[in-house]
Amino acid sequence: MGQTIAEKIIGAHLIEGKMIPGETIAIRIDQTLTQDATGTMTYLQFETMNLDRVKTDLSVSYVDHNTLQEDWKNMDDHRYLQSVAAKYGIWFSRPGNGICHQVHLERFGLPGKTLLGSDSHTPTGGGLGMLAIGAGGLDVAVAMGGGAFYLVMPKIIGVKLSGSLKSGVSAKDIILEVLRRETVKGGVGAVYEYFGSGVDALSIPQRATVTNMGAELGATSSVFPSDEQTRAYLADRGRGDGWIPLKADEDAQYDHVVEIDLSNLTPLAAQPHSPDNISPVADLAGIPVNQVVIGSCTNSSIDDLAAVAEMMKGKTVHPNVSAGIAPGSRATLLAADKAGILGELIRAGFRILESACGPCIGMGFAPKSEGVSLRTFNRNFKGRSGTADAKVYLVSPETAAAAAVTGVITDPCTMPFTKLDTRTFMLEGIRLAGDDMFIPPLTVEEAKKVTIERGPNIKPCPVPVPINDSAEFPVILKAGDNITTDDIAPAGAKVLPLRSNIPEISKFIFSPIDPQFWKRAQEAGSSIVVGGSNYGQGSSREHAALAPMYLGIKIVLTKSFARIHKANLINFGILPLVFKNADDYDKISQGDVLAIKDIHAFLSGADESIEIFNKTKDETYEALLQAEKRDRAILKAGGLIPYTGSGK
Ligand code: MIC
Ligand code: SF4
Repeated sequence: MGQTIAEKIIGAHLIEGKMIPGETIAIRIDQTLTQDATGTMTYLQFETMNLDRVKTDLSVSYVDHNTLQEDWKNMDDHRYLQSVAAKYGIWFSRPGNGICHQVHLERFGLPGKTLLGSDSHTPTGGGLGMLAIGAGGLDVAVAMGGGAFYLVMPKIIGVKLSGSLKSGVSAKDIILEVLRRETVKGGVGAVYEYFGSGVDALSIPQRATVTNMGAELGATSSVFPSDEQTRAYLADRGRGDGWIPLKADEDAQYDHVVEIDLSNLTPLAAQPHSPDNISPVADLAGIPVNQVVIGSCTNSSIDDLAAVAEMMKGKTVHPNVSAGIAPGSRATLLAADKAGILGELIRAGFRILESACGPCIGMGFAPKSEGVSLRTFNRNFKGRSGTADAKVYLVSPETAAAAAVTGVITDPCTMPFTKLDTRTFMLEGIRLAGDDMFIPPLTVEEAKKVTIERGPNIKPCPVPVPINDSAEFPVILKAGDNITTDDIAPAGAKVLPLRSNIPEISKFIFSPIDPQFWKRAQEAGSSIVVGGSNYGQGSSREHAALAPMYLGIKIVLTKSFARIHKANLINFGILPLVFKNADDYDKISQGDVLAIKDIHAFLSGADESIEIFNKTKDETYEALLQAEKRDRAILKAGGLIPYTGSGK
């Protein structure tokens, strides 16, 4: 039987297990990436492995999230990361060099390779035909140490593209259409694989927009073929010799196929507060807009910037709109300068933001109270912008630019513009940027002399305590469906600087949905959190597991989990249980006391389900642990660090 691209890459990297969807497999990782907000914990964990050097082909540490530097904390993190990179043979991308996923695509991505990143948008690399997967920092640390990455063999969903995009419709609208059809839960346990005649004309940055936002489907990854576009892209960046052709076999089997005729697509928007709350832009036309932001790892390429600049030609940002632009990388910024794009945007009234994550993660440029913000980003969870009651719409650069001109949501197809050919400008940007803002790995001898800089913001990573065999726990929170990791461990200018300090960051756990949570957790000692379906969607931040572990949460009982968060819970020894009968969720109230017995035998695989006795309501429920042998053993040991320390 023929194979899909994902199956070919997995097959070539398989270390353990069978490639049967749903079975646990282990794969070899060629490349890793980290960013500063998850990187400090990743490297603190890597340090505990007592290795001299990373064992991957390539590992890169980026600084792009925490760049506000309101005080010494961010910079302490940067210095720690730079010195760790020097010590262990890791490339360091200095702050200002750009957003990790954009820079990795431009500088390091290669078809056929595996990439594991401590950021959920790592699948951006799939635009180049890589199998790029987001994971918790601890999994990335293990991969850097040469360990395999364990995952559930995904099912492969095909996305067949035909036709071509009309002017005013862009790659963002493709992924918004996939989200409309598949939802934020549709991709759990799946890889989306793109094929069909519509693929050929899509540039690598366009493909990367699509694979990046595949994260919002809950997918393990998304991947495009490696073809002539890929070859030309790599050749332009001096990596032509790394090109290999890669496509699915004619008779490859997909779990199901989503068919999209690009010619019929119209501009779309994800309305507040979920990336799958999709509506045609035309239906939203006329809604007053207060803010427009172009950027983030999804839509910050030179072509995105060029489209906006072309649409702004001779026009000024509407007086009611505050507009900003954050180019994806330093090379893009230089190219935008050479092409006159930057000048046009400055003239039109755009505020030029740093080449970093910035407003996407609530680091500045927050909208006004109850403000409507149109962003080319990938997440519009409530409060993520920094303004709790803001209404954030996710749109294409063209839709954002149209609103910047008119001050209201406007279908960009009503404002035709000429597309600028940016290739030569981008080549110039790449040439000018060079590798100046990268620090390459040191030699083994040089690395030995490096002392790691540990400022006061760098606190050790707490180690979990294994769960008792029997226990009683109060339910200290009952949460609903689609709880995001932004709900669990918020980001933003106030909290993000505490990413290297678990005791401090733990004070903010669940604060967006329940400011009293930390106090209750302190009082309870050990406790349970109950949630609905797709619990933990969104970011890969392991702080959403690590800090709850630190606060004594032993079990999270839900209807279902998002992939990365479930893996993070297991890594930090928290039992991710699911209701056998989803209706039992309704029977539990916050404050109920749940008693559980024989947990160790259950973790050893003795029973399929475990009984949970609600002492407050005098009822019994059954819960399942949808985890295989290795994960059960990790949980029994109290987490991946104690498990690995025990010689496994
Ligand atoms: C995000 O987009 O939410 C982040 C910030 O990039 C996260 C990582 C983090 O929380 O540091 C992600 O997507 O994994
Ligand atoms: Fe940065 Fe936003 Fe991309 Fe996350 S989604 S990596 S915060 S730009």
